Amino acid sequence: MRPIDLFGRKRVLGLLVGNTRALWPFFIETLEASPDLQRSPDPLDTYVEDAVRSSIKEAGSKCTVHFSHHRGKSLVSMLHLAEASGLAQTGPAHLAAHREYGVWFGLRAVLVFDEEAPLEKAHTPGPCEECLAPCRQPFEDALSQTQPSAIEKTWETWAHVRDACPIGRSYRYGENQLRYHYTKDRRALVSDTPI
Ligand code: B12
Repeated sequence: MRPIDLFGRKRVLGLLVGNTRALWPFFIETLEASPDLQRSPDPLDTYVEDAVRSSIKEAGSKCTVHFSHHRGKSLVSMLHLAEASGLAQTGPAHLAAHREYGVWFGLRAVLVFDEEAPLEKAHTPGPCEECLAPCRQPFEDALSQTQPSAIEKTWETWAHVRDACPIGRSYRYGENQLRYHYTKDRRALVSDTPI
């Protein structure tokens, strides 16, 4: 892990990219039409990279990108970024909670532009501030049943952690999106029932 390159500036403009369940139908439609994407080891990560890179080209200004699924030296903590930007608060279950979407969103990338940015941050209280943390026990239960490297074997206990959050329940992922995120099971790369 190394610091984000600020292009020699004190502060720069950053854009945090994430998604809710709304991503899934667009992703599946593109996947069905693209044999290249179907051959990718992780079609969702590839789809995200393609979409983000093509939007950077359109933006025209100098920009670097860090993807949340890239590890090693280019790893960026999306939870820290979400909290630092005021987008969300990291709760007791180590998930970023948003005031509307709860924990039902993913964080995909951060774009860093060679542009000056004002130092502004939302000062509204985080959604976990007044919460009695019903996610805490399911998180501990899931943790006690799991080897961190094998989350897919007990994925439903991890889904219960998200289900315990009282915010954003209407944004819960559909069954295939949910299964794919936790297990990477390619049989789940199909449509969910429409929203
Ligand atoms: C590695 C990783 C994991 C590891 C964590 C193991 C570990 N020792 O860190 C494992 C495989 C267990 C994991 C599981 C899951 N993850 Co994860 N994970 C990451 C990843 C790629 C890097 C995290 C990291 O190392 N950060 C660097 C450290 C220094 O900083 P940090 O982020 O603040 O570290 C926090 C976490 O690592 C956590 N943590 C530390 N130890 C452990 C151990 C366990 C078992 C868990 C669950 C968490 C955890 O606590 C730290 C402080 O908050 C991030 C993406 C990213 N680039 O940030 C996604 C990310 C954090 N994960 C995410 C998700 C959704 C999950 C899962 C729900 C599965 C899934 N993909 O759908 C599960 C269950 C998590 C839960 N809390 O319920 C989302 C969170 C979205 C949100 N709204 O909060 C992220 C941002 C990826 C994304 N595309 O959106 N994850």
